[in-house]
Amino acid sequence: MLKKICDCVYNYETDKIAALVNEALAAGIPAREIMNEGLMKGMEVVGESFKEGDYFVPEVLMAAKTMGEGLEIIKPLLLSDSGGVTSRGKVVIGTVHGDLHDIGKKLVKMFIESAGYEVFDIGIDIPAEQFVEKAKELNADFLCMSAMLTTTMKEMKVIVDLMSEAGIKDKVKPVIGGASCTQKFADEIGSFFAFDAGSAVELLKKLS
Ligand code: B1M
Repeated sequence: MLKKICDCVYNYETDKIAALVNEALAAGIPAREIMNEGLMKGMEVVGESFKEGDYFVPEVLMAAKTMGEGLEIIKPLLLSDSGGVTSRGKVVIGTVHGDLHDIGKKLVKMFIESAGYEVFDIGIDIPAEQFVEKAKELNADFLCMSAMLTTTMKEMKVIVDLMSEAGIKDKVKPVIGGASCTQKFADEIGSFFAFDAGSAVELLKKLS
């Protein structure tokens, strides 16, 4: 079943994804497993074909759309963690300058919002100054940065340095994540690191 979902994303069969996800749910497969082992697995294989030059941007975008439609169905089941808390804190989230990837960032946003945080998504390709300005303006508790490219990770250091210069780093905690980020890199630039959406929630709760 999960393999079928994975293949459906890979083959960008948008019209079939809803039926497959519903079938998996009816078979008792947990929503999180459908997300990790079906939908996201499919995008992983898409990434490999993209890298090999077998897939181009249109195929990748259609596969992402298929994944998104599958996610919409399981979203209510994934979002059950707020525990009735109104706001655990304010979070600014965005994708760094030069980077247009936002599917993972949206997933992280969805998870932390559902855990009871107020999340302000400032978008993609966001300059360092804008991250810092928004965090100051909102008196945020966390500044979350997403980067998927090895070439755009360096922007995260620019943002963290700018936070120090602006004197907000003691109050606003920087958190980085995205496919190319590591704990080692986070340590080097003086930031926190979360591997995926679930661990981002755990990290924020631990630091709140
Ligand atoms: Co791009 N791309 N892409 N791409 N793309 C990758 C990232 C790549 C690994 C593909 C590959 O070559 N195998 C590669 C990066 C290589 C590298 O730098 N090491 C790559 C490349 C090279 C590029 C271009 C340069 C290609 C080109 O034009 N030559 C170009 C760059 C454009 C730019 O940004 N300036 C490009 C473009 C695109 C599209 C526009 C076509 C599209 C993005 C559409 C969109 O986002 N709206 C796209 C996509 C879809 C991908 C892949 C295939 C899938 C990414 C994705 O959405 N995954 C990706 C390959 C891959 O990752 N396997 C690839 C699903 C998503 C749910 O997972 O994003 O990993 P992910 O998010 C996870 C975690 O990373 C983490 O949690 C999320 C959920 O658990 N996370 C955080 C993310 N942000 C976080 C923040 C946190 C914490 C955790 O705290 C703040």
